[in-house]
Amino acid sequence: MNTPPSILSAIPRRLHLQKDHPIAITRQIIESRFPDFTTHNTLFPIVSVHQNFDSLGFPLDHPGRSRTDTYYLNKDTVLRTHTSAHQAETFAANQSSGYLISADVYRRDAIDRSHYPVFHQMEGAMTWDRTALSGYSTLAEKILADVEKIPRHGIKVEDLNPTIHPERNPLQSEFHSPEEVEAMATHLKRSLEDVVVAIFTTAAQASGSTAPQQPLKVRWVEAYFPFTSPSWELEVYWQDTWLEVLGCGIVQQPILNNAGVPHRIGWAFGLGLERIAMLLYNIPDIRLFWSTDARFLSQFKESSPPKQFIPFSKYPACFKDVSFWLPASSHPNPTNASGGLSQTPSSTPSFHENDVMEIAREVCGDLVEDVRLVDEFVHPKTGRKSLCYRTNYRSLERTLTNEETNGLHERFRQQLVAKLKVELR
Ligand code: FA5
Ligand code: MG
Repeated sequence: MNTPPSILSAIPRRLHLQKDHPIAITRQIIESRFPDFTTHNTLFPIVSVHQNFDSLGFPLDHPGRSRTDTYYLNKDTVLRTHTSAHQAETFAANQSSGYLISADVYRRDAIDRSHYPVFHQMEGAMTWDRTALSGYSTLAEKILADVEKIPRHGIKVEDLNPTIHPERNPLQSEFHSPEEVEAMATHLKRSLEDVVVAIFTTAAQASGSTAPQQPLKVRWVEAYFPFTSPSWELEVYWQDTWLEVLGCGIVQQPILNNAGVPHRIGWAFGLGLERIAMLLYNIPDIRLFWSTDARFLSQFKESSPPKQFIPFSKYPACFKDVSFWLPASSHPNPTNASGGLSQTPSSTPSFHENDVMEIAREVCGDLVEDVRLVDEFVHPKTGRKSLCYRTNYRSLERTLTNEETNGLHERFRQQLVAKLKVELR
């Protein structure tokens, strides 16, 4: 068990179901782009290790399984780290050719304005039945006919890599022809581009300005997931950087075979609802979604078209550093391993930055905006390693007093010593 009370207390919140909450409204806008899909929005977040990892073909040494990345309730039970945990059972239920699952997911991860240990994902999948060609001579032809039903958009999308790459993005040649994969990839990409374009069109209307918007920039990049091949991520240019909004790919056929639907082939995606909502409303900090402040919540209404979020005044930042020596025995790996679930396997170090992040969250709750490594140093004689983390204390709702930030920082320092056995400098 490595799940702290603050995380457990988020379970009943279910922001994706809360009326007039921006996460719920974002979900509804995306759902409206997939009118024929079955939706599942109340699946329980406590799942087995089998559901979250084994059923999806995660290797045993995948870093996503480690206690530094995942909240365990006991050795066989976790808080789901992604909505893909429900893929196998949803394919097995075989209710329709397409489904959407929206849910809260939980991860030990970095602290900054676009990462939070509890967030919301939407999973989507679509499959085609090989035994029902409905008049087409091949399945690839039928899929391409379905592509024509997706609304067209005029956005230029960067997509430089070939669909199939022998090492990085292999075809599942035992199960799929290259034509089928090309057709499914086109259908998948066009469907998701349609979502992003719909969100941005709504966002442009929401801003209400007649000045020309910054043109939408979107690109596809190659990715790796144990449960899809080929795989991609979609990135959107936002606030001067590329923001990853979703991962997707062609479903590993053994997942469908094991689910009792070997005659079906298809695609799946998983997107971050907070990331999309931040684009839609121009919300600057992911912590805001958890706010119960009326100045936040009253700005969103299901029944009227979205309006841009108007920040209530920005309260001052307060930066404080903590420097410490790692225990002599530990093998540090201070770089955050959170590449999400697309990581390739590596060994688990005994010191992990996510532990620092979690202590900051436990002590400060949402009063911490950002924690980052600013210095590291190895003592030339003793070989001991020292790290320095800079914490930005800032409330989204009020100005913090000096006593308050000093008190938070002191408790953060003490907990680092108590929990990680580090020596403060
Ligand atoms: C996944 O979770 C895969 N299950 C997605 C997938 C589904 C791939 C089906 C293929 C088929 P990833 O770890 O990259 O992948 O997370 C997906 C999205 O969740 C990211 O693109 C991002 O938008 C969002 N996300 C990830 N971590 C966080 C976080 N800490 N806070 C907020 N959003 C996050
Ligand atoms: Mg990712």
